[in-house]
Amino acid sequence: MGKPSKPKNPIVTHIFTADPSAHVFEGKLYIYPSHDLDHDGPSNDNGDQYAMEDYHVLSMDDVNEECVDHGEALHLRDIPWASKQLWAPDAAYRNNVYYLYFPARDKEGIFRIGVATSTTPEGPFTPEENYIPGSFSIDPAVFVDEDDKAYVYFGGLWGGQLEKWQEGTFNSNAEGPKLTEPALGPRVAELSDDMLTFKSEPREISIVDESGNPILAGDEERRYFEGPWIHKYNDLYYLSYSTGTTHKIVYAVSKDPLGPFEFKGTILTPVIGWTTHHSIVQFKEKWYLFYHDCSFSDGVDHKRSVKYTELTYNDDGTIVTINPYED
Ligand code: FUB
Repeated sequence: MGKPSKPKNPIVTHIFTADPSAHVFEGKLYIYPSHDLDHDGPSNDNGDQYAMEDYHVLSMDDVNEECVDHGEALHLRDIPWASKQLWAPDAAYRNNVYYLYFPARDKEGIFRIGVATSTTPEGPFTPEENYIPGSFSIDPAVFVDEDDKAYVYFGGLWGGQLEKWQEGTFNSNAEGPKLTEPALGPRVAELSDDMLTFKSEPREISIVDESGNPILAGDEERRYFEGPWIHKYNDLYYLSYSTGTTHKIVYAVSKDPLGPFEFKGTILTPVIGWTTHHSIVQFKEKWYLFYHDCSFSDGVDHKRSVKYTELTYNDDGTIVTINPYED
């Protein structure tokens, strides 16, 4: 297998975009990113600097073609339950409806996951009155399997509040596990047929090493931090995610969408900026990695830009590691 092709420049430069979820709808590439804004307040581990207020949907007829901004698809002011911080979204298509899933803080400052619907992939999207009952934390990623079952994966540490939900209810004082204990995993829930609620309580995904032992909380090169994504390749489920403090996109593989997932390696080495967030999509026989970095804002962490590059597999199904700044 050859090396992946060179990374592209930001797909748009008239706005800052981050957290891209890419999908093929109606034969085109649609990208559902966060819309990064200027921010005067503090930057901290709580993520207060990520104070996004709306979503724009982007599309490309083909790779290397112009990226179209379809304008505002959903605004904070129109979401009855949300108070601030529209973070990383995802989209899905089922029942002839397009669904936009998004995290935001509710009126009590607790991150929840909402859903909005549209008849077209570019929106505008109409939000449900309330967040998805039983939802919490951030970074929803929706996967519709070949048997038509739909799952939402989600969760993020620190500002994403996943540590606060270890007992099943929100505990503002809760901290993460000890470094020698199993790391927290992302959560997964099957979605109801109308895609608007969870069919069952979210469960934790286990990520293990090659011997079947859980990845530990102190193993920051491999442990789950935020930004889950699921794709299927050769009948295996690939769970990829950000390691947060070590700034990598890594992946683990399973025969079952509910896991356990066995850790495999690194997809993307650290980008310019603290956060790293991605999606993986197949388009016209090739696979692509969509991601963001802060090169266009000269390293301002909360002003990110979406890019993409080709992603390739080795014959054994492992993914060729991408260094986005190497030819
Ligand atoms: O964009 C805000 C947050 O930063 C996302 O939800 C995380 O995945 C990280 O990219």
